[in-house]
Amino acid sequence: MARKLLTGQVVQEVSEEWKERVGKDLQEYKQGVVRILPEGWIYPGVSPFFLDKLQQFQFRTEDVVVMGYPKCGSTWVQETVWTMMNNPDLTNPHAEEGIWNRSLEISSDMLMDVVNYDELGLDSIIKILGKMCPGKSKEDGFALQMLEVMPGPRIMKCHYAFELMPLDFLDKTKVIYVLRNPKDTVVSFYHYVRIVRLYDYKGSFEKFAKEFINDQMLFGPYWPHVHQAWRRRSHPNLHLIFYEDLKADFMTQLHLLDKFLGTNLGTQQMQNVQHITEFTSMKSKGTPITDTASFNQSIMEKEGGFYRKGVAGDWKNTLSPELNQEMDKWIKDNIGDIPIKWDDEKR
Ligand code: PPS
Repeated sequence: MARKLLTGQVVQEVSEEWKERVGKDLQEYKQGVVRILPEGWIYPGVSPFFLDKLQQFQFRTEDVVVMGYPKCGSTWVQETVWTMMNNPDLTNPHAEEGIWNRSLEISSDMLMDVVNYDELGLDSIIKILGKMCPGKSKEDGFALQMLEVMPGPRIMKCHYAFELMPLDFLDKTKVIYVLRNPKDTVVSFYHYVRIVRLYDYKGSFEKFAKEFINDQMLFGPYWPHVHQAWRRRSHPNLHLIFYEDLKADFMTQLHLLDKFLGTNLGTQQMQNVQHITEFTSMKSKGTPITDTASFNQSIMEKEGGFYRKGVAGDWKNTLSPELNQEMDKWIKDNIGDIPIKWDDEKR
């Protein structure tokens, strides 16, 4: 039966047809999968519980939230912001800890409700929850509970779209929204849902990509997510970043971020941030969370880990000419007033 979120959106169970066609290639969630209308977000069935909790969550003025569709490069921006604010002189003893322990992802709570959770060995997160929030239960989520007690300024990541966030969220909090060519996003996303056992995707790339552009894949649909950010682009608390711009000229983007965040970094500090956040430096630290049982090691050994390639334009090595044509049309039909071409490594 349909129910409403505190934000007013309507929650429906996905159809039997969706379960048979898409759901069977994904992890089984204890509470199934839902679609949240009107946009049609497809999330695990526990998501309404966490989305309603998010409405009560107290954002603080000093918080920074990195938002974006999954696989847009948000972890790169997260590490960049964390380093700018916490380690510009390379003296912070916590810098060696995994980024997802230092800077939590709000939307990750809903993914933990998989049927085989106990096999996935997410021990480090459970230990951190126990230490930071004694007596709190993992069923009530990790990220939001830990964020509540985390000292500021908190740097968080979030893959939910704007209209699922509390109404006054952007007025209170600085937000950086990251955009990336959806062709590279879908290639990266497919790799990710195969290596991460919280998804354990079993279908082919062609099938995954078709469901993604038809708004049927988990975390979809893509365009409303991007447009909800684009519409807010003139808000003084919102800073938009393109993955392709970061790749083309990181220093220029770093200066813009410095101005937006008010970090006022010197030349050496800027260079330190650039060095720490280079693809090879971040990759050399391993996966952002350290629990090996939560990754499909055999695929990672053959095809790369979380830090897979880290380039713009890699879609050319994966998309068939037909799928490329289909995605070109899909981009043209949906891009609206966003002035980007996304037809090469640049934007
Ligand atoms: S997630 O899991 O949704 O939060 O993923 P997200 O961090 O948004 O995106 C992952 C992709 O970003 C690439 N990445 C980087 N590229 C360049 N430089 C740096 N430092 C960097 N860090 C992460 C990562 O490799 C994923 O892209 P692909 O194309 O798969 O390599």
